[in-house]
Amino acid sequence: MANVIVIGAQWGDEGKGKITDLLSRSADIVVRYQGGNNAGHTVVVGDRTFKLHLIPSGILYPKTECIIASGTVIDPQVLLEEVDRLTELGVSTANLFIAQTAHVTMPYHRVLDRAAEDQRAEHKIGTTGRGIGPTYADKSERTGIRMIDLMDQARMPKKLRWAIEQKNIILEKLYNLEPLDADAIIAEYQGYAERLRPHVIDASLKIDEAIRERRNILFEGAQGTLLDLDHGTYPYVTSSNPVAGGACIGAGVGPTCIDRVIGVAKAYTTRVGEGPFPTELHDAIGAQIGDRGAEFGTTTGRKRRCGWFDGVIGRYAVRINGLDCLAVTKLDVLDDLAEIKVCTAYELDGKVVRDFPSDARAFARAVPIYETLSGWQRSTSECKTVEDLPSEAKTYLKFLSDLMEIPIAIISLGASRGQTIIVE
Ligand code: 2SA
Ligand code: MG
Repeated sequence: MANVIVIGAQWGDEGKGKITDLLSRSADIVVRYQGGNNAGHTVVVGDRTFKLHLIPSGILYPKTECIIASGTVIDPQVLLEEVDRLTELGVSTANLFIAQTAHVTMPYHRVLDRAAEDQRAEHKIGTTGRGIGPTYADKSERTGIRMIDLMDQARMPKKLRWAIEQKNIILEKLYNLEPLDADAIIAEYQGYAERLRPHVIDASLKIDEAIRERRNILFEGAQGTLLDLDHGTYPYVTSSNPVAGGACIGAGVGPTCIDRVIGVAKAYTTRVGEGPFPTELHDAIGAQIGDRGAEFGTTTGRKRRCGWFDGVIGRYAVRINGLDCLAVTKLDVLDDLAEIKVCTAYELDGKVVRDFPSDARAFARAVPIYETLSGWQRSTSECKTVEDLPSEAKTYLKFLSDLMEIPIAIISLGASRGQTIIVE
């Protein structure tokens, strides 16, 4: 399996959790490299459902080591809740490691995230309200609190007090909000620090050791390509780099260490939050896909917007991430449809455009050009091989693969581990 990056090829929620869970079986180490608890993975093992936000789903395999790397932002309260929940369910977290250089989400980040959204009013981004943007803003501003700061018992109270006092000025003066209680937050975070201490390490060093020992590493992206801070639909993006290149930066490894990049895409498209979405369906078919696909955010429970597969975005994801192959998920959600559309290009200001417009305003004007394919109107959820699939489903997948010019390596037909076809 070697060193593999798994990324979302759309706007997140492509089913990366299930694909990484599958690949984690052959991985020695799973690394989360960006984002925070804005992510949400649902993994179904037998009759138990695990909802994870920060801890890689690889934790469910007893021997797999899981690293939350430097490029992530960590809300310790949420992380420890996940640790407690896994412990309750009998899953050990002894193999969980946290980069000492990862940034820490503080209570003021959550407050500021929501206050900024309120202030943006009709221009809001539709963030998850988890404090992600403000945590990364402090990182870029070089005023962030890192895990290593929390570990320093002597200096931590002073550092936190200063940061809280600074933010209180903003909360009071800019947003007219109550100041936060510095003593209470310091005490709370001292508690978190002691519980997290055994897990905190130099993550890049550990990953390098694994590379030298030729152990298999899986780099697990959160969110998706179109939510990338640099290459997504800015400003309707998250504040990190979910693209494959983000794995090298976030984990602290060189690009030469990566052997393979796998993109995960749904057989249709969803988006949660605001921002342009050319193939969005506002009709009964969109609602049907949403119902059948249970399209609600794992983190916030928000209803996801649904639409047809967008091949322009697909090709863009192939380019930006250097994808080797694709995992197509939730094909079964399309089982009942008589016809299925695929966007092959956009019409933009009277021209046919095949490449993703990096000008956000142009993208917002793009009108999809569709190819209509026949549906299969048969259940696929029990199919075990490509041969078992209805011929229309095979045609549909071949169409996506031809459009994106990459092979489809994995097909997912439901939430459970068994509902997966590995294409030989
Ligand atoms: P943020 O909170 O600053 O990262 O939000 C900025 C934008 O990024 C989007 N975003 C996401 N989109 C899809 N899935 C995400 N994770 C959760 C999930 C979402 C949920 O797995 O379901 O539960 O609502 C995720 N995280 C961030 C967000 O919608 C904004 O558009
Ligand atoms: Mg998700």
